[in-house]
Amino acid sequence: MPAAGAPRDTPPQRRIAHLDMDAFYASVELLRYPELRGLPVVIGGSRAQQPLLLADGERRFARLRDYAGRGVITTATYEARALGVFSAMGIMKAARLAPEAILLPVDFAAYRHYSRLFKAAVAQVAPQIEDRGIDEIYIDLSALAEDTRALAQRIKDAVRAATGLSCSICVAANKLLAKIGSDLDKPDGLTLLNAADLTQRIWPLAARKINGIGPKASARLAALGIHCIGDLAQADATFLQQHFGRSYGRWLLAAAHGIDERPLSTSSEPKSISRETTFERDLHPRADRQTLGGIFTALCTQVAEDLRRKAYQGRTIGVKLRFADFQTVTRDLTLPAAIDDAQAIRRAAGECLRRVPLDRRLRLLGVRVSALSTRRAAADRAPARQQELLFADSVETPID
Ligand code: TTP
Ligand code: MG
Ligand code: MG
Repeated sequence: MPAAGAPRDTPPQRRIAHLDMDAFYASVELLRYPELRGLPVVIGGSRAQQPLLLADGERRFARLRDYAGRGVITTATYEARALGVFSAMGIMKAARLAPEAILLPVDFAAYRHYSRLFKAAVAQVAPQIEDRGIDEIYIDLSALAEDTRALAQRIKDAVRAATGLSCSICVAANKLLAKIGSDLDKPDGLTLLNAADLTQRIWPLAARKINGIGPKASARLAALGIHCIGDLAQADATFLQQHFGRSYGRWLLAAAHGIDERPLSTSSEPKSISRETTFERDLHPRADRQTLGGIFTALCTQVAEDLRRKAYQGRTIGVKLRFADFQTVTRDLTLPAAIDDAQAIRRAAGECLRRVPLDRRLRLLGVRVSALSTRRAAADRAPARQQELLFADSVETPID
């Protein structure tokens, strides 16, 4: 306790930005085909939907109404969204809503190129960046002196100058609020959130707007009469923990109050490599044993592939389980030497799994490899003594 009258040791307010590109894949395509600006355009086709260059120099574009297949939309321009077409919708379904909309094939190489360009442009203005995927980043602006709005505008201008694309940015006290905020004034948004905005702008939003409340959690909240973030903020802590498990319940309440102390993870070196999947329906360890086994093996294989592609090996292998009641449990074990092959990962992860009482339905399963080293460094070390296993149990803290 500080002595009476002594200054309190409160940490300085942080300024965290979240930046997300607007209709990213579609916007990159419009750079190539500017004649499509203002039209409903959907990205999700394959080679068959490649525009044809006609003899007179005009291009002929595929239309949604001509599509047959099982493809899914990656994204759509805001004009197409106005017709009810969204990411993850089947293209055939979209064709019923917007038959005249233009359909273009995906070109990941182009999107990766523009992703690198916009991140490099931001780094010129504000170097403290956490990469969150192809079209979004967090930026820590705390150390910069400039006025917040001016800085955010300068970042947006830098992105546009480097790429010709627009983005939406929000500056708030932490990642959780900045992430919600960057969506509030899309497209081309510049949003500043202060303490007063929590009740004014955040509490009226649906609970699922919080990154970490997925469709199932939000359905479960709704069944309990909790619809918006404000409802969640006013819910009883014990009640939430009863229904969602101790750690997720606690996290839900803190999130609704806009509390999030997570620092940015600015290093490009990964601390761990993991894969997890939420099942279509909750699976029972006995009744669905085979299905679960298949998923488990597939996760291990994917993690092994990720490790190899990135030239990493890891010593600590872990599993994550979330039960139907949202209780989340992790188990891990540390091997004497780093591994990267699917079978060895499967064996170690299976070892972890045996330490969890599997008596209830599961909604999520994950496999994680940490204590990473690069493959060259790992090869220099002594061979493995597989029987030496160090165990560590923990209940996980959600969530990203
Ligand atoms: P988002 O940032 O979610 O969406 P967006 O950039 O297209 O649109 P917004 O203006 O709302 O941010 O996703 C970035 C890209 O990721 C998106 O352009 C395409 C791809 N994507 C998929 O492939 N499938 C999906 O379900 C989603 C949501 C995105
Ligand atoms: Mg986006
Ligand atoms: Mg995004």
